[in-house]
Amino acid sequence: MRGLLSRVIPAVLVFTMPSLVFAGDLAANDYVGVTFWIISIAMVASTVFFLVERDRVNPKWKTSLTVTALVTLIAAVHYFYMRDVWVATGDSPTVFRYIDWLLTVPLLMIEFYFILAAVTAVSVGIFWRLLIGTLVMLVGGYLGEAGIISAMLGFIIGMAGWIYILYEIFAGEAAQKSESCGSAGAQMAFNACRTIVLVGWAIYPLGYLLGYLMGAADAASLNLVYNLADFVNKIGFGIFIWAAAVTDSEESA
Ligand SMILES: *C/C=C(C)/C=C/C=C(C)/C=C/C1=C(C)CCCC1(C)C
Repeated sequence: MRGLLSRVIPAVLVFTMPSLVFAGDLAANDYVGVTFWIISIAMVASTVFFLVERDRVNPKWKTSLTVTALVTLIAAVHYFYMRDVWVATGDSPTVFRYIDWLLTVPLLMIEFYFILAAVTAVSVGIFWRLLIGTLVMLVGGYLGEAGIISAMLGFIIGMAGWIYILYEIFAGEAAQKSESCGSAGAQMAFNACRTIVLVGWAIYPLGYLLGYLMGAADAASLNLVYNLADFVNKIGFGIFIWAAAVTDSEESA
């Protein structure tokens, strides 16, 4: 039954999702529109991949892969909508982008908690601190991008939230738990994911800085940067977790 479900659900996703929204008229020279398209499809494909691969790993890793699949599923749906906004208007789909981030970034953060919880005893404090850091980062960024507060103030608040997250995973309780957990697989996933949060996530504030604070990037460049960043930070992030889950499951088999 469960094996069947894990095949039926992805199949339903693949066939229904593209029809969720009306595909606008994509111009051949609209490169940003093309990246919106490619990434929507990549998100659907990754969702199927993570759900099917879930069958292969040790039970303690299944939740991590489920969450990874949810991240790419939520992003896939938003990408279909964002692509249509972009193709139809040429404007940044800021609201859809932030709704997507508001849902997916906390899920990505929860992964750190699940990775550790799979192999050792962890306090829920880690979960709450990462969640709060995420909310501060995103709310600050949104208020700045939407022009509700100054772009500079939004940037400062957003940076403060991100730095707080980095502290937790590089030096705080989460980092200490990872060092002492005694599982090579979990440490591999933890270290890969926190490198993504440091390096991959840096692309977003950079885009914001160039676009809103220096006026050096137009809407097209900003969206291109955000799109490529999402590809690395959602799909790449998931691939690292998947690799750690498979390696660890084979070692303990
Ligand atoms: C899947 C989507 C992800 C991983 C989105 C991540 C977004 C960020 C790390 C955004 C960070 C920002 C700052 C650190 C300061 C300026 C405002 C933001 C929101 C662009």
